[in-house]
Amino acid sequence: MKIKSALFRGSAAKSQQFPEDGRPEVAFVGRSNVGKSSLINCLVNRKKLAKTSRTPGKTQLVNFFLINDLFYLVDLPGFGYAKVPTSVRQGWRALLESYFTSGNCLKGVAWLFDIRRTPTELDYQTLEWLTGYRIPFRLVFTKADKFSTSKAKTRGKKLARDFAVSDWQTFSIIKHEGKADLWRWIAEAIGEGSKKNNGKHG
Ligand SMILES: Nc1nc2c(ncn2[C@@H]2O[C@H](COP(=O)(O)OP(=O)(O)OP(=O)(O)O)[C@@H](O)[C@H]2O)c(=O)[nH]1
Ligand SMILES: [Mg+2]
Repeated sequence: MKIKSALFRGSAAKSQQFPEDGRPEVAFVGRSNVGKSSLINCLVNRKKLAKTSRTPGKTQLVNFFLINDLFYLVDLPGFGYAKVPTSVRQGWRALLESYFTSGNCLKGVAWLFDIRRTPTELDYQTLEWLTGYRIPFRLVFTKADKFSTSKAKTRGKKLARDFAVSDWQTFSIIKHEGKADLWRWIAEAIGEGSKKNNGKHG
């Protein structure tokens, strides 16, 4: 996908603040610190469009980025960070749920999972949740650069098998690995997949 423009279009703390212009949306979900904001920046070739941090819990609102005036990439707040107070955690969950049920133009979800981690109960809940909403999703194993390319593929394959998910890929913001693949999937999800792609990827 050739990026002509990538604009921050606002943060939402409640469903009334979600965009209502009918443009398709692709959202990024996953645990805190998994690399959602970094991945969005990598996809659009911008270092600081989405705010990133070494400290989990950086993204606490639903952030909308308008790409090519055509569709939104949506940075969702991370979950599963033990150190946040229960009330805040419940607030995040409620916000995520309102996003998934708001009847917006959500066309696909990239579910990010840190390739170094072992799945926990919370991750299986996420899977159930995604399946329950019946939104097309792709499992993306982030931080693939932490392993050799072949080790990352083997780990990805095993984790995908554990989750019983067939649509998956690896990604690394350091190696820019997985970008073309993910863009293809996004283009397909928003209905731009069949158009001729004559721009360079990313
Ligand atoms: N080595 C490596 N580090 C990464 C990669 N992607 C993200 N990181 C690092 O992981 C940390 C967290 O990244 P973020 O993009 O802020 O994570 P997030 O999922 O948006 O986190 P929250 O907003 O807290 O939910 C940062 O220090 C990033 O530099 C990757 O592909 N490889
Ligand atoms: Mg973030």
